[in-house]
Amino acid sequence: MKPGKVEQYLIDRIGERGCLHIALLDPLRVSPEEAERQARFCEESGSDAIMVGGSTVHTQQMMDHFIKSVKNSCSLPVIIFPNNAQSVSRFADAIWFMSLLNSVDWYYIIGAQMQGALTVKAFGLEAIPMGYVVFGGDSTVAAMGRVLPVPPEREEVAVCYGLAAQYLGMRFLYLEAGSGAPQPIPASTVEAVKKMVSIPIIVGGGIRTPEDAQRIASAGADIIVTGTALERDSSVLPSIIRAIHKK
Ligand code: 1GP
Repeated sequence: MKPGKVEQYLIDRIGERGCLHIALLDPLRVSPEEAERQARFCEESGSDAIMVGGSTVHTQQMMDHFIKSVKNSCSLPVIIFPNNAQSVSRFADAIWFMSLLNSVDWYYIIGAQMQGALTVKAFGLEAIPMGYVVFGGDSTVAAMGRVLPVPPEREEVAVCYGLAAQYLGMRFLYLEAGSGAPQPIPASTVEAVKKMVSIPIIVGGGIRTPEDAQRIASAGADIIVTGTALERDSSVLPSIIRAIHKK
């Protein structure tokens, strides 16, 4: 499968800008009207794309309505960050076709993907294969996804998952601390994965300051995702983005 338009955009942009920033908007935490405003602000602040999703999204109508609002106000690519087969919307530009690699439940590894695949095909959505690894057990995503948590400091475990994702043909690897995590995953873990794994690395969860973002980017992240920072105090966003893009 050749890279589609959005995947190629991300790859080219990583080459040009260094570490990218993607803003995560959760339809259960932000109203569609607020999302419209936030998406515009993200684009003006220099974000590279928008992700839409959340651990408790439960209807396609919710995603459709929300994504339409985001697209009304911003021209950045919108990528679905699905939590189950109900998250697939025809209005997005692409979907992370992701597997929660450290779940103990078949459903999150391949079940939801199998159930949603025909919808992705029917909508003609660009599917971007991604391996998803959740660190720590104290987060909504860990609880919802029946995760066998990776200890954040155990970089060797993260490396094993990362290499497995790469060898399975996944084209991105997402290292997730969980939305609202007290702190991001350690830079040393990102660095260890970067040394061994050659697919682009996405890091998210608990990144709320330019210092955190800069540390994770310098450790080798190709994309940084922030959600909570935007919800709590959006004025920090431009400085987070400036801290990670190439000067
Ligand atoms: C969650 O990684 C994302 O899936 C973003 O986390 O809300 O902590 O920025 P935050």
